Amino acid sequence: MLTKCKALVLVLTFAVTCMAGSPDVMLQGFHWTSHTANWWTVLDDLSDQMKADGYSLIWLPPSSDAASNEGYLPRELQNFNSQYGSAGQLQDLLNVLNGKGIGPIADIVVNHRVGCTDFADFCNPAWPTWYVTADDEWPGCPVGCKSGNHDSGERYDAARDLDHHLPQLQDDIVSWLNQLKSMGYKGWRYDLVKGFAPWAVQLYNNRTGPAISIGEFFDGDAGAVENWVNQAGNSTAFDFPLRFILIDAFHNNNYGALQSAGLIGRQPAKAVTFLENHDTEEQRGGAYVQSFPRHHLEAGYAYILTHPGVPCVFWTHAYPWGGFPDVSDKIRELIAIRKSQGIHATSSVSVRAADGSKYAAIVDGSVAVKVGWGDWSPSGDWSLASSGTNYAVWVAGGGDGGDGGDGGDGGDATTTIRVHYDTGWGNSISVRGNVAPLSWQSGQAATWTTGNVWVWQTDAIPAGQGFEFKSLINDATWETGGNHQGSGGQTIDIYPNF
Ligand SMILES: [Ca+2]
Ligand SMILES: [Ca+2]
Repeated sequence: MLTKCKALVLVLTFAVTCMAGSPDVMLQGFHWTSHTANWWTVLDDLSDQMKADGYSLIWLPPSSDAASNEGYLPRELQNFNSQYGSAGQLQDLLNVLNGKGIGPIADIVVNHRVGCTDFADFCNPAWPTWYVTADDEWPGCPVGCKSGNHDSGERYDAARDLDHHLPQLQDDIVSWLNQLKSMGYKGWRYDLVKGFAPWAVQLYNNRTGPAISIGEFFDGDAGAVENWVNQAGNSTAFDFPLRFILIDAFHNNNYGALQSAGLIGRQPAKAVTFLENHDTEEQRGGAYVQSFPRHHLEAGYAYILTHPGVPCVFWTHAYPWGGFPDVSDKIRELIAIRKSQGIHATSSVSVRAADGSKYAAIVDGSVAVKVGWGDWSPSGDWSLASSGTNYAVWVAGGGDGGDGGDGGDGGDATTTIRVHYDTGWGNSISVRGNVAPLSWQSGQAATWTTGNVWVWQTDAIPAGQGFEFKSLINDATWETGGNHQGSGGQTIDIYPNF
């Protein structure tokens, strides 16, 4: 695929410097119940690890006083004591993050606000009631209490919608944003941008110059998200469409849909990709949408961390918490590959396969990625750099067969296959595959462990050696679907169907 940048070079006769896209990798620095911890201190303690892991941006939860624990019903905007910690702890954290080169992004909730003791008695800063839109649901509002203007976007019933048409309100929001900047925030994540007009985001960005702006336009329609990005003009948006396409592709073997998918398939420079956030994660129990399937997280991250856009890793995936699956080592491997190969927000993608079993692409000529259970590998001089459940990633050059990306050198390594399946009492799981000691003719017995996880291990597969395998019940009933792919020295979790 010819990138726009390359096309320009071909057309123009004078020298053109192609601007690389953002090299940033972003961390969502919280989950839904982070407020139950002393969160600013938790982040402070992990900041060295975040830097080592390669994050250059971190999105923090709303840091002003609010009527809800999570911060999304803002009350006293200029009071920075919140459920996440004190104003002093927040300032310490912002200083530490900036000192380590990790840019803090503030969660900007300006569609709505609540009063200090009632519906609209706004304090700190004190705002008049006529900042509230004419069509807000505020009950018992006396005549003339609200603005004469209707909402510039959708109405939100849990708080008072603000009238962004008013120059006075615009000035007050800009003052608050500049206060956040003076504290050390570097960028804005705008909450609920369907709730007010995109020209307001454009205006606030023009007047405050954030290093990055991201809109939460919660919609699976790539055309609708692109339309918002075009109207705002100076903001990126979360790539919700890509998230939904990835889930569909993995669930329904619809890997063809991963070609030019989502906002990154249209305007990669304006897309922030992600798999999960505080609204979609498992502990929300499907409050808005289904959570990303656990057993597809590795492949999902393999896709977004090798593809254009600015990838945003969800907290619980980067730093395991609460018994949710630990994919943190794979994420570290994939970020390291992205950085070592210089993949950025506008890297060019050359799709090499997209069918019912796999999607494969070469990015910037230096990283090859395959997701799905079908076979594929790049031809030529490539080294396997990372692999796991239904994915593999190679880097160009050094074609020695790869080392599995985990420092293996072909020497001793323990390969572990973990089969997650409840066979029922009296039955067992075995594994067959194409590399000794596995074979396709007879199975190796796996051992039952707590949680109905059947484990098989060997030290006999050289580190980095690729292989395929499947699981069976009672060494007789094969799991459905294609072969799994593994690499010597890995721990591989599978969730078979029979
Ligand atoms: Ca409202
Ligand atoms: Ca609104």
